Amino acid sequence: MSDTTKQAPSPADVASVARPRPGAPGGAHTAGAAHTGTSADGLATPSGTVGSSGTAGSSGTSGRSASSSATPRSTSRTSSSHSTHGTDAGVDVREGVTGAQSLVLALEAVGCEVVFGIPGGAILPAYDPMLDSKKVRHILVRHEQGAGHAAEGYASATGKVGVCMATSGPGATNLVTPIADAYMDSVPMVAITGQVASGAIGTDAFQEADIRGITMPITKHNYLVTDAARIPQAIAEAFHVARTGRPGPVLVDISKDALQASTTFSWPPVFDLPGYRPVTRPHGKQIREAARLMAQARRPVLYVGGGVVRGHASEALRRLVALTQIPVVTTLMARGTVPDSEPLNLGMPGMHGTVAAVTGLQKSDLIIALGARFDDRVTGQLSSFAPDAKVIHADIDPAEISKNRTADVPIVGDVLEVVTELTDQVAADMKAAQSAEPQAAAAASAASAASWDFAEWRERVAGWKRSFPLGYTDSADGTLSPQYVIERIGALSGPDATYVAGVGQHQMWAAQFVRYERPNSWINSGGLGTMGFSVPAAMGAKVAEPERTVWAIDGDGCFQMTNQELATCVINKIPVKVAVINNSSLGMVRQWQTLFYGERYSNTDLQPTASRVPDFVKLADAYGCVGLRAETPEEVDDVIRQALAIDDRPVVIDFIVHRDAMVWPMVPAGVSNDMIQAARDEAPVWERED
Ligand SMILES: Cc1ncc(C[n+]2csc(CCOP(=O)(O)OP(=O)(O)O)c2C)c(N)n1
Repeated sequence: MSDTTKQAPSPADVASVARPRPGAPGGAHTAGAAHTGTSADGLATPSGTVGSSGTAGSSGTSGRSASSSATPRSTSRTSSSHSTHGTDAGVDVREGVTGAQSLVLALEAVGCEVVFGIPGGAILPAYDPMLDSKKVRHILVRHEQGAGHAAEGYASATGKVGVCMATSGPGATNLVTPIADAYMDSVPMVAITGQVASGAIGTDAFQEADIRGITMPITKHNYLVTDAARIPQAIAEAFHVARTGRPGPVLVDISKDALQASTTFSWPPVFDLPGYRPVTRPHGKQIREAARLMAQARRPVLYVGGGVVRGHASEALRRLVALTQIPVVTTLMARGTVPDSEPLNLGMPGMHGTVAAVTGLQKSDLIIALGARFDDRVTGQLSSFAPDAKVIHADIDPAEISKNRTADVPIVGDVLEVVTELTDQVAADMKAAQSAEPQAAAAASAASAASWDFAEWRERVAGWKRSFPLGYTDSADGTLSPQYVIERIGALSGPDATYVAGVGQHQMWAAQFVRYERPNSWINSGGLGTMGFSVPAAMGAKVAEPERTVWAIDGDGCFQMTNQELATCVINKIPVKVAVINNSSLGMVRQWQTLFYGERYSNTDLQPTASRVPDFVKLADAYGCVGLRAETPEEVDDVIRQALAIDDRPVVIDFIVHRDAMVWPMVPAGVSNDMIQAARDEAPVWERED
């Protein structure tokens, strides 16, 4: 390949913008908080640092040159080489460090506690100083995909930024799947990759891959750093961007020569994110309009998505539900944000949602969408989705609003602020309606048709909940039902545990049959649907919250994609519990073959039922885990209890379940949600309820 087909980036290319999500650096913004003073990250933002260092103006384009932006304070803090200066102003300057040392210092400074990764040639310089860090723990995984999912699990359990690290070329490309996964599910993550030396970029050098180019469509923002002096800034910005606005993955690719070069570490660095101002404050007029529509509605439904979990708005949402008494559905990503014990919770909408949730949305006259994106798995055929409903749509990402379904009241803002302000507004409106003179109230009420009385609608929805509860039939031959296994895991482990699923039938049953009572207790790959997610993500969740019981509920297909991370768990004393729902097949695909391909099972049998290749109990044993097996309903509680009692190493339970169980209810892909089937050949008879 000729040199002309690939361009080596100039130093000025450093820190430039990839394909930002609206709301991300360089994206379109209409309003929002400017970076002033110290941000919630504890990082000084441009106006703060520029002002204090007296280098005003260096945060703009001139900040792209190393001399002006990366060492803004070194002149006034210069001392002997290799020296450290902690100052009363909180400025930390260290001279004579390598770029790699600067990277580790920056990770420490942003509060990074753990990095999941694997070394290799290009990133090797960074691994040396990592050895000496007292603050950053590195966990050596077995596959970079595991590092990425572990970072996601860590982030999803806590809301903190998860960090993964890999070398150039194949190390970096192995991170592509978790980066895409984090992008789809808005997981705050920073991926750090080594790159070949800057002079070799574009020459097809050994282990060269343009990871920045590859990940452009699947990162919120990304960097190629070829100048050691820019490393702290790139790390600080990456963490800030990953966790603010709509969270997401940020890639920092650092060339080997930048890691090896001598530089000055200076903290806090100057930010250079001129276009990045996520709108967090919702517009008061829109909030008032939303409250007005809610008051006038007769059949409203709160449609709650993963944004509410990521936005730490669960508590606030519970107050809104309590005040308005509006029925609520929580998407796959939002399970737990409203407790399952809440009578108004109708469960999950969508392809495998509950009849009450799917029908509640379908028959509603007002949908209040909070941090949800009208995903095709929720809407089914979009043109026939909730035909009578007006829509209030609140999201931090303006690009989501009216993307799939037109919003009557669009609200851009941080979901916590939106929900809090909406609750206040509704409370004020209710109070005003109550305290008004009876005559005036009657007139006002007649004029606006406001009532806040949804009792009739609640009764109707409750009827669907009663008539079509989630359920399953036991297998005719007495073999184990997967739903029963999952139900028992949830019942015996309780709501304090964290449940992490793979992708497939077991994922849907885990969403349906575990009772979730708290946000972040349910972690899964919703948007991308990534097989192999659960074991490494559970590992990350357990590292984040070592005191919690963490279950990976996995399929036998998914488990075989990433179970090598059990070695990581054993060696690093991360005692996760793995329930393999072993139906000896790629169950979800098989279900579609049963329903839509005339029971022709092309390439979905992972093994003949009795063959046990591999034997998961022996595999667990080989990794140093405890391996258990259950094949009958009578054995289930016993193995779960044994697993719960073991806390010094991972446990793997091989649950041999029957392979013909199917996930119900189901709305077949691409059809109206009116076509929901509660079970095979069993569609609800709507006329009766209507
Ligand atoms: C990486 C990846 N490859 C393929 C798929 C397509 N797919 C979705 S579910 C599924 C079967 C999963 O089988 P298993 O893990 O055994 O779970 P089960 O459905 O049997 O519970 C497949 C192949 C996917 N989602 N991800």
